[in-house]
Amino acid sequence: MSDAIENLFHEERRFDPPGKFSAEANAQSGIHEEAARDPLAFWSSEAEKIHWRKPWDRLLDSSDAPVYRWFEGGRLNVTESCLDRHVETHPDRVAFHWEGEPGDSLSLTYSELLAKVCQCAAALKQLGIGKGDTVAIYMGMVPEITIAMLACARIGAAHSVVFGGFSSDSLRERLDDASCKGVITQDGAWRRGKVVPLKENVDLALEGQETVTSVLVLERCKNEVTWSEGRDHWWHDVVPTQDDFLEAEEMDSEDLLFILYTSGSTGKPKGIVHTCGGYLTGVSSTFRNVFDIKDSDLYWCTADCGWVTGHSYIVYGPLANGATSLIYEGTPDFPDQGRWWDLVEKYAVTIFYTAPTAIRTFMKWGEEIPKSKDLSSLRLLGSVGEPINPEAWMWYHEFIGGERCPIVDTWWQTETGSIMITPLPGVTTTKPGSAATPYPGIDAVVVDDEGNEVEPGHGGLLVVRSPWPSMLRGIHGDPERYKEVYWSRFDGLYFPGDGCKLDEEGYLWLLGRVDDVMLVSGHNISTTEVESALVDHHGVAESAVVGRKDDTTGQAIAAFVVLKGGSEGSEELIQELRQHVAAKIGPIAKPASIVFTPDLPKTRSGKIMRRLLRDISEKRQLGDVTTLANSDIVEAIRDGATQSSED
Ligand code: 7RM
Repeated sequence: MSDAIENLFHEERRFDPPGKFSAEANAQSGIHEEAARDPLAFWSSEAEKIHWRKPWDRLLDSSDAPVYRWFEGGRLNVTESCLDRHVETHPDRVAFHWEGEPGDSLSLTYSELLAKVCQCAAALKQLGIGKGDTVAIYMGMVPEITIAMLACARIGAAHSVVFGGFSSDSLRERLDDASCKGVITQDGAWRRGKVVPLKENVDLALEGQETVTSVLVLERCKNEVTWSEGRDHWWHDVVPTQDDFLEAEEMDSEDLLFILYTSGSTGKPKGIVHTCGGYLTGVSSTFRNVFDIKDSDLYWCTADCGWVTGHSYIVYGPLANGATSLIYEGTPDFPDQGRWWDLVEKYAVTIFYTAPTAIRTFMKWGEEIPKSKDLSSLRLLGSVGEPINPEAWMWYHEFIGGERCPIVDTWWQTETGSIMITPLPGVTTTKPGSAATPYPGIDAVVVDDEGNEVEPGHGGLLVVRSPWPSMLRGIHGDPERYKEVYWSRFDGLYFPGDGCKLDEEGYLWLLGRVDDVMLVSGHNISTTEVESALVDHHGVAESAVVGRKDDTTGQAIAAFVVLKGGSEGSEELIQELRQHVAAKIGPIAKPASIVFTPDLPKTRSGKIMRRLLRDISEKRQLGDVTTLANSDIVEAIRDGATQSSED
């Protein structure tokens, strides 16, 4: 049976970049072609835009493939590119405007940020942490999370940021796996006006834990904490007292910069390893070209530093380019559903980067909310994390972008380190729902089961044929798993695990994880396409579909649907939605069952957990759901699913 995905999806709309945008854009037409003629020359010239203490001797070493080494012999400290060089040229430019959930705020210039990073770095050294050690960072979105990450980088310690929404068990697993020596945390973090007890979770995670010797604790919520003398240190006691300059540790290009865990759908989390020179080259290049950053811009990425998007496009990419960014601590609905748009208005945000799940949530809340705010400062919008369905793309374009902002739908992974497939604003004509083409210097194609390139108009598997600077260097402590997961499907090709369609014009349409693809009566159908068709219906806000076992068709399509404005579903609506899908993509894609639900189970970074919905649909015992952002929804969906299959 062929794994190639049926070609069901058609999208005719297209948007040319506005002429003025193109004329002034950082990336000019011809950039793809030029990079394709000599990718290594392209990466070499991109690498020259970061600061090296000593240039590399060798651009790329493939002798140990699939572990590739970039800029071998090069020496640098990434914080000098992100901080020191900007302090020399524009010390008073703001690096971050930060707004707390309760409404407090703070701005840090590049020179202030460098000073704070140096002080935190010196404090870490005083606590016995240095080059080669790993430090876990378990915090909310306070300015100090970026300071902590950069402080580690300053002294050559690797950071392992663990999302502040994770449990003490998840933290413990990650502390053990990377043999962390220190933890940086807070007393508590604000979330919808409530305190998340981070320090308490750290205490639990450290019971009987053997490698951590120091814990640095920022006071944020002033909630009560217990204290372990000798191990625990208040940030305000040991950081501000330090010198405001500390010489950066000189690192090799291939020295470890950070480990970041991705949970994946099965098994133990994978500690994805990134190194200094290649990673910074990738994020700095893509940030400049994809987000078209200018001195006059105010950039806001709504991600959390606990995810790779926060690492690459809140911290390292923007700072390497001397950008001014906004960081917001809280949730979009606190104190009300207009908070994000209030922030855009207040800070006159020009470039805005968020996830499809957020866009669909705002669609559900209604366009009246953004319509009542002044969003005219915006000039460029971005999307990341999941396929963005054309309906959400159009809503984003119309109600957030005021029909004037290019949208960059950026496909990439924790493993790829930086953006891989994306339009370049000012260069690329966009089509709603397509991430367009590979970034310059990236050799990504769609192949069939045998690894042969598919013809235009066909679906298959996305692969990357050549190494790129910001690629992962491995899975921490498990070189075999690295080869097995990413390199065993096709010899010599990096396999990200995503399905993809190549259209007649060479545009790529990401179709979701290959594990999620459904097989209905011998047809491979992508979840993304059916979900897209459902959301295209005027009453539908969000949907998730999965294949559940079926005696006749192999798998049957089970759909879960969230309606707009909290409406209730009906039998008529179920029939209407099935017809709608049939009309949009064909009768084969008609869901066998549709369950209405107030919400969908999502990971904390907003990706739909289809595996869980499959378990529900096939009436399996559910495993641990505590890593879900909204675990309470599971019961509600299960009740609905049971009812509908009994009907
Ligand atoms: C950045 C990030 C990676 C997975 C990836 C895809 C999915 C991400 C898009 C997308 C379609 C996009 N890192 N994905 N971006 N799918 N279009 N623009 O999300 O490691 O957490 O996830 O996310 O399946 O493999 S991640």
